[in-house]
Amino acid sequence: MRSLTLLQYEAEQDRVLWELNEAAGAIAQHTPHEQQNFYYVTVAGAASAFPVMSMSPITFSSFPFIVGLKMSLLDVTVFPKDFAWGAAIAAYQIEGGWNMDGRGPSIWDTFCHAKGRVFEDHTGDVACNSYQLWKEDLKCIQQLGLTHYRLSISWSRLLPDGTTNHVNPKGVAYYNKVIDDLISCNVTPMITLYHMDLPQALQDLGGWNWTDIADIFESYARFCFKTFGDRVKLWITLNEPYVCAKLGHEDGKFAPGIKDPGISVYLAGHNMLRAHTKAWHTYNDHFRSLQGGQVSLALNSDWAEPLDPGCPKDAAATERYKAFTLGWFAWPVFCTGDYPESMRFRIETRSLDVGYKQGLRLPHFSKEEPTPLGTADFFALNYYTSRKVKDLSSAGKNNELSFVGDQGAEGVIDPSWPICGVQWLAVVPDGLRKLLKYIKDTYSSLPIYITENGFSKMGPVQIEDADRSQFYQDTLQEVGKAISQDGVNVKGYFAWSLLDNFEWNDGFSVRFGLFHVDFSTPELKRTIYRSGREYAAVISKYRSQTKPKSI
Ligand code: GBH
Repeated sequence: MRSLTLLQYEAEQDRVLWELNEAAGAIAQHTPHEQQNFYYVTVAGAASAFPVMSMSPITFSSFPFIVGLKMSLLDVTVFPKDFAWGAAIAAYQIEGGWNMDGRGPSIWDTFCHAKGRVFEDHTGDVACNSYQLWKEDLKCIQQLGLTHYRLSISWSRLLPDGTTNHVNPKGVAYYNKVIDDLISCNVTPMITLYHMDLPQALQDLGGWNWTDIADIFESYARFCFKTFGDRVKLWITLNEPYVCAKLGHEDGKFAPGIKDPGISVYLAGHNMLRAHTKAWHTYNDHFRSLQGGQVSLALNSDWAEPLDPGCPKDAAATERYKAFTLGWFAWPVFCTGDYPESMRFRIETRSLDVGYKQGLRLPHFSKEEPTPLGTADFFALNYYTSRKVKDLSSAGKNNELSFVGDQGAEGVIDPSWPICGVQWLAVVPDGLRKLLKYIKDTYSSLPIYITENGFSKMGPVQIEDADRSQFYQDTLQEVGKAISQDGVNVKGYFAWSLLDNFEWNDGFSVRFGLFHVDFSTPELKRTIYRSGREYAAVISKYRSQTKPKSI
């Protein structure tokens, strides 16, 4: 028998694993966890035992379960006592049941069914079939030991034509069941009202380009607060208005597939902010005192730095890049009640350049309506990647209108950053730490929830996804540093995603899950990846280190 220090373990992992394998039971002392579903492996020199996901004592055959060792280097004690350990999904990406039990169509049904828009014409018709397999998802949630689960409601499952004139009781029943099951398993739900899937009936009336959409969204939100708010205390009105506006109304890559460069993008974004603002005020005025919950909107942002740090033009471009992405929505809500000045200035100047009437493209917030300022009870951030920014301000001056032209900046990937799966996803965990600090310094001292963060894979499936496991370890370490060294009030972390799912225009070719889903068979079997096991080990370690001492 031989004892190992943690450092030796790190250095010699492969051989050590083999030795452990040979000597199982000798150097690995296992003691049952109180919940009877973990065993601990003790390695000499380590601060504590490592939880191992195993239902039985560690033996030769259970050896592959020993995966908690690497992640255990993470100092979980820096995460605050009530930290939210979550995973996130969105309705259209997992539910399927697109026409079951009275669900109305959404813009993503229309977009996918139109063909030629999504990788190999994949659709979310079935996806993970979570509409029928919710119990399977619940098992996954429990296996990870999540404290929080972020889901979105399919607006058209609840209200098939988007309005409260017609409520679908089966939709209400489905979400009631999900919420009740989560709560009875001690998992706190966080609910997103809108994650890219507008009811098609509302798109037919003009969608996000239509002024009245804000009031219609408000009544949908009110309905949800009234129906589910006795149990749901964390609400996100809109997920990533930037993506919905830009990819849906400028590039046409996402539903509703509108390509109207330089115009609709700002109008759609504006109506989303109006919709969010109305929903937040409704909660604040009519539900907060009774229900005591919190409401925000989830903003996506890259971390951005100048391509050439010595070049003032790149530095200015970086500020514009930030203003046109995070600032576009964060400035009105957290700073002034209006868009960033630099954004307004660029858009108006460019409008003049091309002979477009000033003040028409980026709308103004009306004095008759409630202000967006102050309409968030926490900061919800989706972070995936970083960019180096180069100046484009003089390019295409007299060309036609476009968002990127207005922005006058281009984000590029640093060649030293690894790419995981999809091309846009350069892995830059320390960008998250920098962004968290930037948000605290620039926007708000409110608590921050990281509502999405993840790592994608393409190609042959690897259940032993060591690269993704490493990514989560590195990222959580950066979050830990943001908390302990930069003093950022991070309240929670939601991994994207619980399951492999329908990855929008990439269909099922891109996998983000902590659980693999076998889309080739109707059972859609879920299998935990190594990254899922390691995430579970972190959560378990956190729970065991932060629980009150029993004596
Ligand atoms: C999130 O958006 C979404 O909220 C979530 O639903 C999604 O599954 C997850 O990301 C993973 O993609 O095709 O080159 O024009 C993150 C923001 C928006 C970043 C789409 C990448 C595509 C870039 N993403 N964007 S491109």
